[in-house]
Amino acid sequence: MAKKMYFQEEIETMPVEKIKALQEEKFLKQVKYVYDNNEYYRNLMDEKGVKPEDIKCMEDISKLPFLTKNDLREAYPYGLLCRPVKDCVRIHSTSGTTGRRVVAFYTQNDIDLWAECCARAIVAAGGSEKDVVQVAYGYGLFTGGAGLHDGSHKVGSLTIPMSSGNTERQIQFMKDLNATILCCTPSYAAYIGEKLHDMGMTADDINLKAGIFGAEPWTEEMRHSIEQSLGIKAYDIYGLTEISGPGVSFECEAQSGMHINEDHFYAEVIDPDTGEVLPEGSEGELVFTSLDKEAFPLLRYRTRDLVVLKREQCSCGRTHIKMCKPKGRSDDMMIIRGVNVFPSQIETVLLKCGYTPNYQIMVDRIGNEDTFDINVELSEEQFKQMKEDEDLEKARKSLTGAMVQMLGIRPKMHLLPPKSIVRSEGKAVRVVDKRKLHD
Ligand code: DLL
Repeated sequence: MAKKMYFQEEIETMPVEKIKALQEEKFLKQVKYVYDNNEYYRNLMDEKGVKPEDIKCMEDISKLPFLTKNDLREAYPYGLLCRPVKDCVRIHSTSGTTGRRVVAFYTQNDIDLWAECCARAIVAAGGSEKDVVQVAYGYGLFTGGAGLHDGSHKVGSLTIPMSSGNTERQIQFMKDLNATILCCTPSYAAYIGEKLHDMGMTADDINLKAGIFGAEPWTEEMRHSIEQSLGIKAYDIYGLTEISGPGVSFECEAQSGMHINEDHFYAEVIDPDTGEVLPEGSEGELVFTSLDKEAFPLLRYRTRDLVVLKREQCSCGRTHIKMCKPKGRSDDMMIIRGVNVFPSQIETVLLKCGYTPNYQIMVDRIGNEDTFDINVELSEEQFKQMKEDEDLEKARKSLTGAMVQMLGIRPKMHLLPPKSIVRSEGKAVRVVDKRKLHD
């Protein structure tokens, strides 16, 4: 059997008891550090009547208040900073479509640890200094580009800092420079695969072996579709700006959940309605506590991502706990005609039924009733095959039936000609919920 590869073997394969002890030691220090260095936290903890001295072990974490995105917005821009600005070397920011942006600050040490997390992900996807890593996540305020870029440097791979967009040039570089690992959002990877075929090439014309895809929810069906079109193994990577960026957790060869970098982040799953901590194996909202951040440490930050945590012996030899693919944010969940609907359920049905991953969900309210429409693009072949109106109608009916089975409610399906839905170069916009505009 080939030797297993890790970026930091000792940490990544550390016995669980040792990881837990390490987490506890760092946690106690981090609590005292934020209390001593940040007024906003001090007030929050004082309001709850907890002092750092009350926190004596990891279990005492339940005494601490939760932190939400609202706290981050309220404290914008410097309110949660635990170091003077002069000690910080960079910021990143969330896209902030609603309300104020969230700005996260980093010291050089924070950047180094974050880069190590991304390096672990690249090595877990089979990367080494012999690889050529094409980073097609956006560069700039978004953490995707910078995170994987720094991680690739740490590994010593040749890094192509493409950023997102200009897809033909993307493919040209990939081919000419023999890129072996592609990093971008899964929706952009799907588009690159489509464009490759449009340019008259197949996976055999490029040298990619792996992809590291994240920043948005994607289904197993989407994974298979990308793996086929690009001829690669596709690995998931998760993270969020508030906690650092990509690399909070990452997938290994087992491709069955993402190992959380437990030496830096402590994960809990809570009931999103009551805040009660749930036992391992239950689905709930993921909550993170950073264990060794300097500039922008967060204690018990509610991510709004719905996941299940499981600690199991993994074939890769890593011991860190795994999280399943997030089902989506709790606020991505739509309630349509009283039924909970996740975009990922719709994606699963579409790909299972042989449709493209190019779709858009539109919800509106007319009078008191929710309207629910799904636009799906046909592939060139499907479009050619379904020339007759009758064929189209038959396909539409059968797809509607499959949706009803999955969702429990009936959407109005629209099958559109190829290339009629705008492609995404970053995070795909899958849902247009006009009800929010009327509220
Ligand atoms: O998306 C960081 C990132 C960049 C992760 C590149 C992976 C790769 P934000 O823009 O702050 O940061 O968005 C964070 O995106 O709370 C999840 O809801 C979602 N998300 C991130 N990764 C995944 C994933 C980056 N692998 C928010 N699967 C998170 C599902 C994901 N959702």
